[in-house]
Amino acid sequence: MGDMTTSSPAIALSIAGSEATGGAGAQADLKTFEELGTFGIIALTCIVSFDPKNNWGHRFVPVAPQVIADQLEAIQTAYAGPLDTVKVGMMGTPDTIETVAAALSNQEWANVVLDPVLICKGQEPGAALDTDQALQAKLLPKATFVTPNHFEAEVLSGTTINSVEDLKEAARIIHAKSGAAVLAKGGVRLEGPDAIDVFFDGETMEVLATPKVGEVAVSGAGCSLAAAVTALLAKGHTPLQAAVEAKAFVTEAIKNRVASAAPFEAVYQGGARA
Ligand code: PXL
Repeated sequence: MGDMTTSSPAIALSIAGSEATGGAGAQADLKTFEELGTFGIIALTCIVSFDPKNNWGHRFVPVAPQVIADQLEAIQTAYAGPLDTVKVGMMGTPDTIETVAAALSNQEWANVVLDPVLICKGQEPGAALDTDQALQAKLLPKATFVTPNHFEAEVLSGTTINSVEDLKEAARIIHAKSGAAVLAKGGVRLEGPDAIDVFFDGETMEVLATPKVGEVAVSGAGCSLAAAVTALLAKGHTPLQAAVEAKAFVTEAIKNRVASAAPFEAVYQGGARA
């Protein structure tokens, strides 16, 4: 047993998939956790490898449910007490969602940040629909903070989003469904000079606007934003403070993105430091 001192970093856990090129997923989470001064931990749910021979489609391999349960058993036992903040990223299958929901129920959490990664290219449409439904039924109710992108906000709210007013309405609906603080991301999908995200926690409605860095989406921006929120919540920020600072962190990561032969450039989490 190590000596616990007050200078121990806050612990941030991500339950997420590997994205091999390092732009998104667990890699983005761990790098973000480290940059923001937390002790990062991963329980891996799946491995995604883009296929350059097939238009960079997703090759998707789930981790066996027992192996996911084993990872979470090790993590939750090792850090019982200080571990109270978790990010839930790509699940990929209904079985994974079942396993993760059961592990989450084994302890109390101060913060459960759900990045509701919905249909992933390369999956069977039927399987993806099951996964979306399981996510909404089993994980959304456990979330204290949810970070849907434009598409996910449309699916979760059942609305079409073409304006900031639409995004606010979607955030209201998703909050009413989940009880969670909502950071709904317009990103580059809403017209205009700014990348607009909307924060709503049931009381405060804040429109967060930053000049767009470009008009193209960058790989890992969503994962890194949710991971930054997670790290900042673990360090004791309020949900709104976490949202504001996370957006600034990701803006720098986008400005300092890494070129790649894949269709999307990758955010660089060290950008805020550079
Ligand atoms: O950006 C969503 C995402 C999350 N997690 C993993 C991914 C992706 C998208 O490719 O591969 C593992």
